[in-house]
Amino acid sequence: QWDPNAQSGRSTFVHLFEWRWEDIAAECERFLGPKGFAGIQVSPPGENVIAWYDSGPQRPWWERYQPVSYRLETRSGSESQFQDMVSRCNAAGVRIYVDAVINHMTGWWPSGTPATGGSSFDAGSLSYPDFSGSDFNGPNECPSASGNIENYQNPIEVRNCKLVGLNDLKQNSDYVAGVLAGYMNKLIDYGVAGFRIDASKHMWPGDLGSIFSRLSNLNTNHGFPSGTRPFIFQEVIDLGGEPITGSEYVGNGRVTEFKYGKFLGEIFRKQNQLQYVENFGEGWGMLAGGNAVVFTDNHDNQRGHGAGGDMILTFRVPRLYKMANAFMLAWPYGYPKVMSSYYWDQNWQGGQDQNDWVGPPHDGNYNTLPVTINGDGSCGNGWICEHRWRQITNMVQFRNNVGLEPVENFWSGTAHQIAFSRGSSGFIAINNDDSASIQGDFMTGLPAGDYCDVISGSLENGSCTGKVITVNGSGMANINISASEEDPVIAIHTGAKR
Ligand code: ARE
Ligand code: CA
Repeated sequence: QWDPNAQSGRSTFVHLFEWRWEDIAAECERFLGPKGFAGIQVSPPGENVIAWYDSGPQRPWWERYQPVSYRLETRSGSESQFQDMVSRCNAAGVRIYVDAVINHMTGWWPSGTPATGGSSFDAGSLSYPDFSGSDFNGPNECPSASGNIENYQNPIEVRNCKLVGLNDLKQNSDYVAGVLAGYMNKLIDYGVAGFRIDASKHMWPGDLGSIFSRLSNLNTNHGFPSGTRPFIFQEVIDLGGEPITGSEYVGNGRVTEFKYGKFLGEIFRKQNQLQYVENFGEGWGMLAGGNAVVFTDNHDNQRGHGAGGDMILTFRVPRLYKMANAFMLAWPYGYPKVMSSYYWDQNWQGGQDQNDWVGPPHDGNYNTLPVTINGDGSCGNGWICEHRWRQITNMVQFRNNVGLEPVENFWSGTAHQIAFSRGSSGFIAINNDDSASIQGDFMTGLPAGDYCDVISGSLENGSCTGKVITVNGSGMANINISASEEDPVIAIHTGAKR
């Protein structure tokens, strides 16, 4: 289904990429709950191959996309730690969405290759704890010569052949569908509120629909109303140019709208113009907002996997990144996801980062390091924690506060300057011009008063730590943003009034 099952008044989720369950539980209680986040996409919790090449990737992040079984044992933690996390996050008002890898099992590995939960498997003979030979697509189903997906223009190949060599499950088998739904139902029983369906393009929409119809309602012991269906968002990369489209999947639930982050990258990198966003959304050829999950970047395209290319904005270009996230969170389209990353050193050769595989921060035994919190609220141990950047956290609260109020008073100055209000609850101005200031009196739509700009600071104990914007009795305010500001954005809302 399309409803994120968020607690009322919460409207944004965060991807805590490769975080440990213990750290996520703590983050729900100390930060995400109190700050108003709606939910979390967690890394795949099921047992995966331990990927290791003596001279090549060692424990890469992508090993978690090669399932061996559905035992809940990974480097993020154990089954009991997973359960504890879900309970504590639900109690803090924050939902858990599981990244469900159900298109495939592992790629080829020599028999005897270990897995994170201690299970044995033999990829070459299609032998896994839950599946064997005929549970997988083979030459009868897959038309390509190699057995791999070679041609994205052929939907049968895309659905029935191996994605980058990964053993491809037969979702139209009653047995396979039963095992997959069983895994998801166990997670629902533990209090999970929804799923990201990995590699959905590589499964038939009808097969997915019948798996989803086998899912239980959410667990009422975790505070969900009876009869609540799990939230579904399907990973389909559709930038146009292929026969398979995102729209084929909207009947099952939401779909990842990859055009969104690519467009934002182009806009803020000035390959397009900010002034044109007045109809950003369906008007730009994207899915209906109610069917879309949107993000500036994800764990793939922030490192050159997946789609979007070099236009994608990430934490490495923080000024543009904060602007793009501010726009995303102020703009009423889709269910937004904030990316939360870890740092790795890039090694560019021939236009490709040779370190695009590097896994999360770890100790000498490849145990993932805990997320530590510094005195200023930022994270240590190599965790970037974009969701804790003041400009981003405060815009999550802006979005919660403005709710469904419409865009009004849309204004554009030069090609790269805009301002708009959200009904009578919020107002934002963004100046991405190289030299021109934004300067003048603007209709904010807000009631008279002094407001804290939530980009340069916050409302704390009744005063503003950053700029103060005064709105007069007719809703006008003087707005001043020079092109050289550290963050050339001003955002005010009725939830942060002095
Ligand atoms: C790894 C190695 C491979 C090796 C394989 C098997 O990198 O060299 O052959 O293992 O041993 C992730 C990584 C992959 C990794 C895989 C398994 O990105 O590199 O392979 O895990 O460990 C397509 C799919 C889309 C997919 C992207 C990455 O359509 O679904 O590729 N995204 C999801 C996840 C990924 C994950 C997987 C799926 C697999 O988000 O993190 O892969 O579970 C065009 C097309 C897109 C296509 C894109 C890239 O844009 O339109 O459909 O995306 O090109 O090919
Ligand atoms: Ca498939």
